Amino acid sequence: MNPKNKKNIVMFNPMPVKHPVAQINKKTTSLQVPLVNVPLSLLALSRMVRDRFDVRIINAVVDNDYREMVLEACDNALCLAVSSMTCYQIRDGIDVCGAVKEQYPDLPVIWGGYHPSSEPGQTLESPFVDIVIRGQGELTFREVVQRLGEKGSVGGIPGVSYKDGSRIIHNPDRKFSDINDFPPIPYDMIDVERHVKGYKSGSRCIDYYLSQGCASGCSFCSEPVFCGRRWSGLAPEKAVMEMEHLAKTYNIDTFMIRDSDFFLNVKRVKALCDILIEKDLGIRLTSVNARMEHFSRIEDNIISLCRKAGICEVFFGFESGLQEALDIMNKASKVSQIRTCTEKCLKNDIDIRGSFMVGIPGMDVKNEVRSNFKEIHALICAYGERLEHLDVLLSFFTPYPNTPLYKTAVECGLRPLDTLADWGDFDQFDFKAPWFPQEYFDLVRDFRAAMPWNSGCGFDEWCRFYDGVMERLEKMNK
Ligand code: B12
Ligand code: SF4
Repeated sequence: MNPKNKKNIVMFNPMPVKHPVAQINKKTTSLQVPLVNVPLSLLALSRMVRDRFDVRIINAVVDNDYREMVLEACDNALCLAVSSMTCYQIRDGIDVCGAVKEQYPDLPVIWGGYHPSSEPGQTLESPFVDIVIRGQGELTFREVVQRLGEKGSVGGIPGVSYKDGSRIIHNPDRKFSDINDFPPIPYDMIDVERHVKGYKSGSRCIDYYLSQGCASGCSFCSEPVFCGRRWSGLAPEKAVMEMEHLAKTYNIDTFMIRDSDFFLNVKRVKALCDILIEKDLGIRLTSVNARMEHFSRIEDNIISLCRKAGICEVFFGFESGLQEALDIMNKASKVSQIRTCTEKCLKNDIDIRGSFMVGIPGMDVKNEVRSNFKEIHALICAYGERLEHLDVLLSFFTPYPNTPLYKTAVECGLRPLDTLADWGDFDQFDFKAPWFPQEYFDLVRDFRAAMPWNSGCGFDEWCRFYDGVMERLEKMNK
């Protein structure tokens, strides 16, 4: 027991990507996502329990010897709490929890986050997981650790799934809470300096979020499964106060915004911008997520206000240049809105990060690939010589658990992923769907590697490549 007689809680954020470059690269490029991430999920939970427990946060992306650190921290701890998306985090989480269970067989291991929330039963079938907390974690986690501290059962706590002998019990869901009811994210619980990254013109950028959830229902996305299309946003005054505190305390010039739908409430966005402009903090907000269907309808005076307030980059999930694919994805968007959003951003000097994906089940592959290439090329032409203001991510469709498109993917020939370990070993970077022919797969990878952000080429060189790749595409079999 530690000197203050508080029990320890150990929290672990496993490595999201296997790629070794992730551990050393602090710069953001379109191929390497910014991996020096603030463990926001764990901090959000820690704020609810730090008054009663000693919390130790171990983040694989900054703690090189994280496995040993977790094992050491678990000695005499109350529980180990692990966060996981559907990606390599599962594999890494399983490996570390396996080692923990070998050394401390009776230590309760709790998993939460997008993957366990989407597949609680399957997650609990793993011998290394005892409790799953589904959805928003703050209140549920606080209740669970309190019960564990009293050596009680987690039976009846809303939002919890758990093992009772060989049975898996799912308690009822918990209501989605207003995030204004929680204390601020406690950045003081981590070494912030190790989580600061360079991003575009900002040299001191950290992750931050000011809303949780999403009201949309895209059929490939985990968000609707996770939050049931609910959304909650921090009051503008609170958000600005927090960002001001962080900017001043840690000398931060850029906030990478991790919301799923920042613009959902335009009135709130306007109020936020008004306060930011009035305070003149000299900070930038980047990677600010917007739905293209919505953004294309936002009035220009609001967008220009956003720019004045420091919003200098918007992240759009454009997803596809093929209308049929957008419809199957339930994006509620039109392909033409990609261009409307681009024009609005160009006019207001706002950079774009845009993501596209190919390989949606049920599409005519040639048509899908062609439409995506064309739209990406149109974006590149719109920026021309100013390509440092644009960043395009092109990926292959990846099925996520319990989403409608996962079911379609299985109907189209995907081998079902039946265990937690199956998902951990599933390739999120370059998933090659059985319905996506190899020659198209290779072509898309060539296209992606040649994009200016990945190859370093200039606009003219890109245009020559584009003409060649389109010729290659047209010669390919249907
Ligand atoms: C930051 C981020 C990342 C970071 C890493 C984050 C990390 N944990 O290490 C990076 C950039 C590395 C990343 C990578 C990926 N990401 Co990401 N990412 C996000 C993002 C934008 C914010 C996450 C966040 O911090 N939110 C704030 C915190 C407070 O919320 P939270 O994480 O949901 O945590 C709450 C609950 O989930 C729960 N909880 C979470 N963990 C735990 C643990 C325990 C023990 C408990 C009790 C509760 C609990 O309680 C928390 C408080 O309420 C989300 C979208 C979003 N808005 O959430 C996508 C999101 C999580 N990512 C997603 C995906 C798919 C990925 C990738 C797998 C693929 C991709 N397209 O990029 C890759 C991983 C592989 C790769 N290619 O690198 C999906 C998840 C889908 C899924 N089924 O897992 C999301 C939801 C985006 C989306 N809508 O598709 N991501
Ligand atoms: S893709 Fe984006 S808009 Fe659609 S449900 Fe997911 S987070 Fe929401």
